[in-house]
Parts: sequence; C-alpha cells; structure tokens
Amino acid sequence: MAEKTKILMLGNSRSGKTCFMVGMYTATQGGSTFSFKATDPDEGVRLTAVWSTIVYNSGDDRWPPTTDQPKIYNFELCYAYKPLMEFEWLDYRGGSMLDLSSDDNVRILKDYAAQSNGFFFCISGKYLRDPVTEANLQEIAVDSQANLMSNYLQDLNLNSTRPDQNKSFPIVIIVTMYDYCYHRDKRELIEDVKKIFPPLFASNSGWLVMICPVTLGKELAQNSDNGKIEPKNLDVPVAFVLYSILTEQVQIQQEKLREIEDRLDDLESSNRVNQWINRAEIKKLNKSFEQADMQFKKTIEMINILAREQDLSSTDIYLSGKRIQIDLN
Ligand SMILES: Nc1nc2c(ncn2[C@@H]2O[C@H](COP(=O)(O)OP(=O)(O)OP(=O)(O)O)[C@@H](O)[C@H]2O)c(=O)[nH]1
Ligand SMILES: [Mg+2]
Repeated sequence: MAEKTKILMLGNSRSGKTCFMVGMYTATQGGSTFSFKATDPDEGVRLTAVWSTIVYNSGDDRWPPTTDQPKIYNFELCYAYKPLMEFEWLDYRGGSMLDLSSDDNVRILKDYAAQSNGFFFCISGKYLRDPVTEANLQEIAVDSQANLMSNYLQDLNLNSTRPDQNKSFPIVIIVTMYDYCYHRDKRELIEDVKKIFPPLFASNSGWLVMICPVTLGKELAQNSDNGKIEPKNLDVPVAFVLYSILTEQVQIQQEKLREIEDRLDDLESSNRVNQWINRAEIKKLNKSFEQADMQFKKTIEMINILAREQDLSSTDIYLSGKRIQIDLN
C-alpha cells in the first residue's frame, strides 16, 4: 500500500465540506467494489450515523452542525475489501480561513497544507447559478473565499522546505451543491470555474487540476429540508487522486527498472573475467530487477482495476491549462 496521502479540503463556511466527506465515505459502501473504511471503526459508525440522519431526517435536523474544531479523519480506500491507499483528511471550520494568522485554527490549517499531497477546493454551486462575468467575478471570488484558497497554493510554492517538491500535486475544484446549477450548460459552468482560479490553468504552470461537480441530491436546491438524497460524483475526486499517485509511481518504478537494466548491461557486456569478478553484484542486481518489476506490474494492475471501476475519460482534467483525456484502458 502506498504511503499515507494527506488531503486538505478548503472551502468557506457552509460550502459542503463535511457533507461531502461523510457522503464520500458512506455512499461508496454499497454498489462499488471500491470502498472506504475508517481506520478507527468507531469513527466509521459515527460517520454512518451522520449520513443516516441526512438521508432519513427532514428539516434542519437532517444536516450536520457547522464544524467547530479541526478534526483529522483516517480512511483506507479498499478494493474488494483490501486496502489500496491510506488517507488522512482534515475537516475544519470553513470560517477559519478568515481568522488572523496568529489564530490556532489558521496555524493548524497552514501546517496541514504544508504536509498535504493534494488540495480539494470547494466552491458552492450557489455562487455559480448565473454565468460568471467581469462584473460579478470579484464578488464570487471573495464570497466563496476562492482568493484565500489560492494563497495556500502560493505558500506551497514558496515553501522550499517541502521534501516532495517534485511530486505531482493533484488539485480538485469541487463544485459542491451542483444541484443549484442543473439548469446551466455544463461546459459553460466549467469555463466559469476556470475564470475563478486563472493561475491554475495558466500554460506551463504544471498544475494538474480536475473540476468536479458533485451533489448530494438533485432535489436539494429546491427542497433542502426534504429533498431526496441521490449522491452524484462523490467518489470521483478520490479516484483522481489515486490515479495521479499511481501514474507517478509507475514513472518512478519505470525509471528504477531502467537504471538497474543499464547497470546490468554495463556489467554483463564486459569481458568474462570482469563478469566473474562482478558476479555477486550481477546477482544482486538481477534480484533487485525482479523485485522492481513485480512492483511495477502490481501498480499497472491497480491502474487497470481503477480503469474498470471508475470511468475518468469524460471528466474535466487539465494539465497546465490544457484539457487532458484520461483513458486508462
Ligand atoms: N442543495 C444542496 N445543499 C447541500 C448539499 N450538501 C450540503 N448542503 C447544505 O450545505 C450546508 C453546509 O454543509 P456542510 O457540509 O456542513 O458545510 P461545511 O463546509 O462543512 O461548513 P463548515 O463546517 O461551517 O465549514 C448543509 O447544512 C446543507 O444544508 C448539496 O449537495 N446540495
Ligand atoms: Mg463542516
């Protein structure tokens, strides 16, 4: 299993962060062969209870209270009940982004950002009901706190102590409460989201970004008290993170195989006497090659599993502002 992946979900207060996390955890328990498991079983029970309340209660009682204390959740993403990837997830009070930098919550958020392997930015669909224009762009960026989220990316780039600077850093812009935008053309909506975060789509910027509209139910915009819960796309952002981690692993593993092969070629192409002198090294390298090859094949198999389970080919993914097609098959 890959090392623990830390996700920081940024979004203003009431942007749907907690509901997304709870829904992602619970809604994948059924149909898919992928599922989430809370590392702490009691936490799993609590999350399931929160979800049941959302599904079966009505009125204000159905929704979880605003998050007051930052809290870390640990999940395992499983395939056929076997752990594939470990996740750590910070849920916090969205309003914290507005607090002064000396505030404890801001410090926790900044520290977590510095250790994160990817960011999820939440923009509520409420802000995108109407087309984004020059006249309303600033207001949307300020109200949704998109401008504050971008600051975290700047910090990330400036933070030279980050050990894994060369690693890919997936970003998902999640349009929560997409039900507010069902009347809109999806392509136009996606273009509007891009206008809110222009640096993420600049050419040569290197950012790998997915834009993913999600909803807990299409009736909720009209009827948040009693609308039916029919989650959509809640599992897609994490599948994208898994994809980006796996493809990065494949590249690293391929590089390692190439290096071992080159060294073996050098040693084996020398004369017989040298080959005999280096026989222990050659044996060791052959063993390393076998191990690296096994890991490589395992990663390819995981990518194939992901391809079977999750169709990412029609999702909106951009690399340096260019839309890329992920077809894992
Ligand atoms: N229409 C609609 N409303 C939603 C949806 N998801 C959540 N909501 C509403 O949004 C409210 C806020 O959701 P939360 O998940 O608590 O928001 P949060 O970002 O965690 O808020 P803080 O904890 O204050 O930072 C909920 O109480 C629901 O009323 C959705 O998919 N559609
Ligand atoms: Mg919350």
